[in-house]
Amino acid sequence: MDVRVGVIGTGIMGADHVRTLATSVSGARVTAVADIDQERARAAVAGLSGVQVHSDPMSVVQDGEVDAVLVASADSTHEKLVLSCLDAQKPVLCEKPLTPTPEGALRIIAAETSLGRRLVSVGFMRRYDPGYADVKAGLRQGVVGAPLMLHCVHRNAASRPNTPGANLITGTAVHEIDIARWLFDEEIVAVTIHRGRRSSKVVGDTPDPLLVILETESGVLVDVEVFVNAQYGYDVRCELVGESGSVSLDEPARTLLRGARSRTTGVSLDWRDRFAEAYQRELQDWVDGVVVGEQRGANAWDGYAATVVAAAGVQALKRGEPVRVHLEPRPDGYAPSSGAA
Ligand code: ISE
Repeated sequence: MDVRVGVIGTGIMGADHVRTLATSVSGARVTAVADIDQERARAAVAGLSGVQVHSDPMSVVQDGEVDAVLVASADSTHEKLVLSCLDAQKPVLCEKPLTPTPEGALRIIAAETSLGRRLVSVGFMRRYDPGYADVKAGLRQGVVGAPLMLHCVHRNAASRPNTPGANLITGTAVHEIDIARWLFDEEIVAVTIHRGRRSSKVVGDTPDPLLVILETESGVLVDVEVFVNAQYGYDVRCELVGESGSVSLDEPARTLLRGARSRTTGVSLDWRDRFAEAYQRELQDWVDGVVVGEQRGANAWDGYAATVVAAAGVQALKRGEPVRVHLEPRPDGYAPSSGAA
């Protein structure tokens, strides 16, 4: 019996998830979708049969033909939807961020804890990227020795005009926040943000680029260049420096073109293209977990911790000084940093 999946939100990510579930994930079937934009919802499931198209997201949660829910709607809707999935005792994979505020994530953790079952997964897909998995494996095997620094680059081609600076942290750098926690199995204790000269290509007043510096419990330093109007494409880099070597993400495999006295290779268009394999592996693992009744991937605690660090980053950007991170005590049953690899 296939896992019957309901997808809430059929924007860029929701539509991509519907396509991945339908074409590249075994043991799953999309049986319902919801979006306030009905035309968009219908377009997302065009060519699929037996899919109910709802306008109310709650109808997906309550749909008897839905075993598990994927939330890919606006960030502000996540808390209510995840809480109703818990209420209905249905496994839920929520796109990042779990909630816009730490308080919302704590309410989800409280509900899940009182239920006594782990049903919430958070869509930090980079944990499933083969490159990041290799970096983690290299670290675990001691290939580079004790970790000292992580240098990261996170570039997008263009942001919407007037994207608030906070979004560069809560929506973009949040991926490196999660990756740093996951790689080192440690919490982040402080955040500093530097804003330098603004790119003249930015439309509006977005402070872009930013340099984000994270510090982990044991003192590993993580620097992240966040540049969301880099023009030329989507580019994610990461180098882990240890006491006896370094391990980096390689450029994703692409063709190499020789011509006109040059050697050129393509650059990804956006994150769906760069992390297509990670999204596929994430969804497959989630579905496999649903079949055996296990929560897989980043959990609600990971979602909470990333949101707290991002909120500290937003404060650091405002104040122009380092901000300490304060996490509530971790309830039993949440591994420090769970997930693939
Ligand atoms: C987007 O929401 C993502 O999650 C992408 O991975 C990230 O690169 C982008 O900056 C975000 O806006």
